[in-house]
Parts: sequence; structure tokens; C-alpha cells
Amino acid sequence: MQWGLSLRERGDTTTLRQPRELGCYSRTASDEVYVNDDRNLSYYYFPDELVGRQFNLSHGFERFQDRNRTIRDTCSLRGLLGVIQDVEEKRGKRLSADIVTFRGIIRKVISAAIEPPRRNDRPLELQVLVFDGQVFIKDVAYPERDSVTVPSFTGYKFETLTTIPRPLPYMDREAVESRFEKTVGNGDEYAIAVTTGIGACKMVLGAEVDGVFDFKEHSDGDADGPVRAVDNLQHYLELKCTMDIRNEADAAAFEGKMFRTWLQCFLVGVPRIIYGFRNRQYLLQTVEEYTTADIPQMVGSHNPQLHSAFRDAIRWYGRFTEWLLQVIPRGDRQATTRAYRLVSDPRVSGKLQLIEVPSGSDEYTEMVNNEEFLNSGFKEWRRSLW
Ligand SMILES: [Mn+2]
Repeated sequence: MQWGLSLRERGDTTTLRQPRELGCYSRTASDEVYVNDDRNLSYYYFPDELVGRQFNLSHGFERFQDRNRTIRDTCSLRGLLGVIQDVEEKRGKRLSADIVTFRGIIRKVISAAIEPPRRNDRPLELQVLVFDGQVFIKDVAYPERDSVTVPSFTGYKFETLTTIPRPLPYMDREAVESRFEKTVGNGDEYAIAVTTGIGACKMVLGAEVDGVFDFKEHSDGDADGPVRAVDNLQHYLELKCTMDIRNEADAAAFEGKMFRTWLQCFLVGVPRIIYGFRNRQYLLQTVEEYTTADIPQMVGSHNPQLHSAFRDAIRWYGRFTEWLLQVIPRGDRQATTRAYRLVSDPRVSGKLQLIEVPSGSDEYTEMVNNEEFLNSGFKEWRRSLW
């Protein structure tokens, strides 16, 4: 069986459910996952006087530590499901979510319908499992596709240069001052799980977060009282690095990037974005801060091509989730797991396609038994609630 949805469809909903932080996890470069543990959280610290030093953001490229060598599956749901299970164990019941996935996956689904197709875009290839009445969506990792180039390295370098691993009072001065020489990698990750939704659809989204702007609040840890989850969304920020703007074409390209960055942050409620601008020689020129909520007005008001994109993004998000939940049967929580592929190549067809993977096929067995998708610990936990 298969179903199609035109990328031109739009729903009526124009607002999101307020995202709330459910918990967090840290994944290390050696592929260990620590649930509700912020050991990999970074703190932004880059005083203005450092901007003038014109740091070379290509410095140390040859020493880059690529996670694809140490992490089995960069698209794993292990940490995200770990947070969900931890919260459910504390509350003694299942979270009422319809769809569980990553923010990056939703961003890709939205971009496929809203942004003009770009020549080097990958077709969308997602895996879907329906288990315990909920829809889980996973991306497929292709390590050979995302080898790091100097321009993409500058993004990681900018993060390493502008953040510290602990709040400033707990850092020794030397470690703060030697950040420019620090080895850069993409293995350590801090991620959050957020509850949000659109229309009638309740979502749990996992999202990597670059750091906090100021500080993080922790729960009281009072052994007698109830566990109080602290929502830190207001403290989080997204870091980006891009080429400085010298002409109109650069400005238009930057506005396209701003749209994608807005989407990335808006979906999970990250309120601040800090952009580093570098020149063609990779030297950091300026640093600018933006408020996520201001971007639609800022970009949409003078870029006619992006004017309706912000609203359309939400309307398509609503239509997509509504359609997915319409075509996927999930009334019976104890029913056998169903598997699908969700694919789209906007350069070839104007459709999103959902294709059922027949149970008993090799592909089905592989998806259902993939420990990086729904791991046995999570499945056992959910079955214990039946
Ligand atoms: Mn970033």
C-alpha cells in the first residue's frame, strides 16, 4: 500500500503549541548516551573585545575529530527515547504523543515543500514505525555523504571558539584563553526533548542544542517533593557561522539561511540565534545576535520570495501531520508494529509518499529489530504498561 500528499497542500493552522522542555541527554564522541544529564552542555562566552582579533576559523581543520568514525548511527533515537522513558517512569504513565521524532526531520519535511529545490539537496528518505499507538520517525545515516569540508568545519570551529564547557566562574582562565587551539569535533552532543504540537497532533521532538546564553536552571532535587522538571528553553541558543554579506546576492542567500535557522529554532522554542560572519579567508569579522521571534518580520518584510514562507511552513507542517495521522492506523496499542518508508524527491515529483513495508520482508525485520530505532529496553517498558 502507498499514499501520496502533494507538497502544495496547506492546512488551516498557523500557530504551534508552545514548546516545553521534557528533558535532555548528552551523547559523547565515544557513543555513550547519558539521559537527563547535561555534561555536554556548552555555555556561550565571547566578549566583544575578542571579535576584533579576526580568528581564523579554518585553523585546526586537519585535526578535526569526525564523529562518523566513532558513532554507530548518528540518527539514533536512543537518547530521545531514554528521556521519554525516564519521564514516564517518574510519572508512572505513558506520554500522550502522536509523533516522536527529531526537529531536524521535521525541518527537512517542511523545507521540501517550502524552499525551492537546490541542486545538491538529498531526496528525503525516512523510516516510520508505529508502535504502542504512536508514530516514530527516523532518518537514515549515510556517513559517506557528510564528510566535513573547510566551510562546514568553520561552523564547528565557531562553536568551539565561542563556548566553554562549564559556567565561567568554574573555568580556569587558561582553558578559556586557549579555546582557539582546542581540537574541534562533532561527536559530543547535548540534546533536548521537547513537547509541542500543531493542530490536533501532539509531538515529542528531539533537538541538538548548541548551548545556553546565560545559565541553566536545575530542579531543586528535593527528595521529599515531586520531581520538578525545569524548562530551560528560554536560556538556549543556536550558533551559526556564515560568509559576510558584500552584495545583494549574498544578502538574498543569507535571508534563505535565516529562514532555515528560524525554522530550526522555532520548531522547538529556541529563542536566540548568534551568527558569526567570516570573510572568504575564513577570518571572523563580526558576531550578531538575533531573536528567533523577530525573524519572520525582519526577513519577510523586504524579501518578497520569503514573505509567505514563514506562514506557509506552519500551514504545511499542520497538513503533513494531519495527513500522516489520517492514513496510519494506530487505534490498537497492542497491534503488531507497522513499518513504512516516507520519501520525497522534490526535484522529481511534487509529492511526499508513504509506502508500507510488508511485515516479514527483510526490510521490515531490519527496521523493527534496529536497536538504534526502537530499542528493546524502551519496547519492554511500554509493554509493561499494557
Ligand atoms: Mn549550530
